Amino acid sequence: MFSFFKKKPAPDTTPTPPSPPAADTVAVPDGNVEPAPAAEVTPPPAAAKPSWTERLKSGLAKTRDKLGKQLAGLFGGGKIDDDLYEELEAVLLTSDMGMDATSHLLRDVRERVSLKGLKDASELKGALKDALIELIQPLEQPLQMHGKKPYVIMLAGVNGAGKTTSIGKLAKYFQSQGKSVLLAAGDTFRAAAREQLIAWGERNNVTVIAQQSGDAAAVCYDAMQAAMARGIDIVIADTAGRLPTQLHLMEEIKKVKRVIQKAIPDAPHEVVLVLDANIGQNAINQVVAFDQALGLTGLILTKLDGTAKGGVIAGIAKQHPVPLRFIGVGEGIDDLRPFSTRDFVDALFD
Ligand SMILES: Nc1nc2c(ncn2[C@@H]2O[C@H](COP(=O)(O)OP(=O)(O)OP(=O)(O)O)[C@@H](O)[C@H]2O)c(=O)[nH]1
Ligand SMILES: [Mg+2]
Repeated sequence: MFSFFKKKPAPDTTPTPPSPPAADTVAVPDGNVEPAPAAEVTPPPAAAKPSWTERLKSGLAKTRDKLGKQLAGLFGGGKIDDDLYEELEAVLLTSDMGMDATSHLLRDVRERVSLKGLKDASELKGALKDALIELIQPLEQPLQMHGKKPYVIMLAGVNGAGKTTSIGKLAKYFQSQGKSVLLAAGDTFRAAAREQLIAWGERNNVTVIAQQSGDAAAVCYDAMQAAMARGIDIVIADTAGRLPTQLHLMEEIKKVKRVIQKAIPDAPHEVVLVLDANIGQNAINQVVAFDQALGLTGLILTKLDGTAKGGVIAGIAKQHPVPLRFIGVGEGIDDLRPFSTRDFVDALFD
């Protein structure tokens, strides 16, 4: 179900009874008027099998196969010596951790080895696991809404990173926590992008605020107004894909942020960069550039299932840490979850 402000308002067919509207109508800046029944939703049925832990593990299979197999060779036995450290360095570099994180981890592992008086290569696995956990733990900071209503999440990222798909998954995730969700179709560059978000909205029984024409900032402004009128818990704003080098497009997304702020002064509460794990070390450059332009508060790392470059999380933690809110390990609606260091490292090593 969705609404086009430029068209006549769509009837609300949400399955639960509407709560009393905060206002009967919502005036939008261009003079259009949207009736504002509440978009309360029924929580979806319980998550499908297999479990998240199993999906995470199978999603990380490529990274684990590459990293794990090589490490298994190293940890097989024998003495801990300089040759072994050199081999370990090469293995870590091939999993896209990058030079900084690799050097950091090696130093940390050496310290742990000498502190504990470890001698045998088979004991190195535990030391590496502990060092990795300590490095990436600071990225594990689940979203906190702090009672904000609506809590506004704005997504940014390059083309095809997985923004729109992640919004669909997030809508389902938040609904399963009993929250009401509204989506803003802020990718006004492609008609197909709007249709894609509307399809996600229909699948999740969530209202999508869209316009057939108009700019992204106007759509997001409308969405903020609608969310406030309807007493929605969470608004998620989609945006068009862009490269940080496309300066006019970076100006456009800064404007989207400013206009959201105009509607709700402390919003957006969360500015998320969506990253495709396949790009490996390039992810760090994107984090730096988008952070500079927008002031990122969080990251979503998608497509970990399609790549052996999962080590990039260590690179981000070392070079430009921004909280990793969610990771995606597949195209299914349940394939996105909050990032857990322990689960991630366990899935990588075990
Ligand atoms: N395997 C896998 N595919 C994913 C994941 N997340 C997204 N995808 C796929 O990636 C493709 C692009 O996803 P979109 O959500 O359209 O990406 P986007 O960032 O919105 O793209 P633009 O709107 O063009 O900028 C789709 O085919 C998704 O199904 C994931 O975690 N794993
Ligand atoms: Mg998109």
